[in-house]
Amino acid sequence: MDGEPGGARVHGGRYRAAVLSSRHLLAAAIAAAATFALPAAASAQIEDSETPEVCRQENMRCPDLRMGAPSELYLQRTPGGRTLLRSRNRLRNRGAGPLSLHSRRDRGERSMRVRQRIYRTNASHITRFTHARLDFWRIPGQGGYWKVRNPVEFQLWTMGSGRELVRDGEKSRFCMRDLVRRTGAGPRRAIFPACSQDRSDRTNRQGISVGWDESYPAGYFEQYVDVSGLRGCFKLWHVADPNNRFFESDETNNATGTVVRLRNGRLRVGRCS
Ligand SMILES: [Ca+2]
Ligand SMILES: [Ca+2]
Repeated sequence: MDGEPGGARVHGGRYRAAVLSSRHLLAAAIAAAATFALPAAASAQIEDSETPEVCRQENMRCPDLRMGAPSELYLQRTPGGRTLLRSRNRLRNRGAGPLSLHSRRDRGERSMRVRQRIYRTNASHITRFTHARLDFWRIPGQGGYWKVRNPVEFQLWTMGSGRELVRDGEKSRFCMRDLVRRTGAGPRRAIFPACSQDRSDRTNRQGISVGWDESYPAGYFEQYVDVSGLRGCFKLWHVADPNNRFFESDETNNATGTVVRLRNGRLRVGRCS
């Protein structure tokens, strides 16, 4: 299901280059070819799609984030007349090491700075600064949680050669945690449990172990793309680490999409005919 929003290969840098270009009305250029002249800001990010140096070393065990296909899709009508396309996300770590995030904030700071711990094969580790942030995010009826800013993005694209980004999803904060064990490659028990709800925390540890998934159901707070007024065929993409904040062994496999058709207030999933 891994695919290609924007006409370029979908992943870290090229994927984001496609998004950038779309937002800067260069979608036509993207549709023309996967290799094309990009504005400087976008071309600089293409290099991000390469495996980072630290993860190319044989003795390093980097995580590899991937997305399961968007699932449990349905349309919700709001009392205000909006139409929301809801879906479950599944963020997976299928790398050789955990996504291990250690965060800290100084007194007076509202958000935490995130560092990524990367393990060696001999179980020692190094620590890398990231540009990720942790925010205390309030969920109606549940209180707040410390969550990562933009580790996943939902995006709706048109189909075909002139494909364009149409809408972004609403949800922007996700808790990184071991929710479901999917393969036997990692630990049997969750290493990263539920995220802290203590706003006074100055430090935080969260992540996803090898072989485990983080997931939120389709009905969760902000778990939608607003599709009001849209009609036709689209592809809903779930993208892991869209801004490439985290070091991974493979930066080229972070997006997975599902085809949807919107017509007369109805949703068809999986095909457009
Ligand atoms: Ca990846
Ligand atoms: Ca990454």
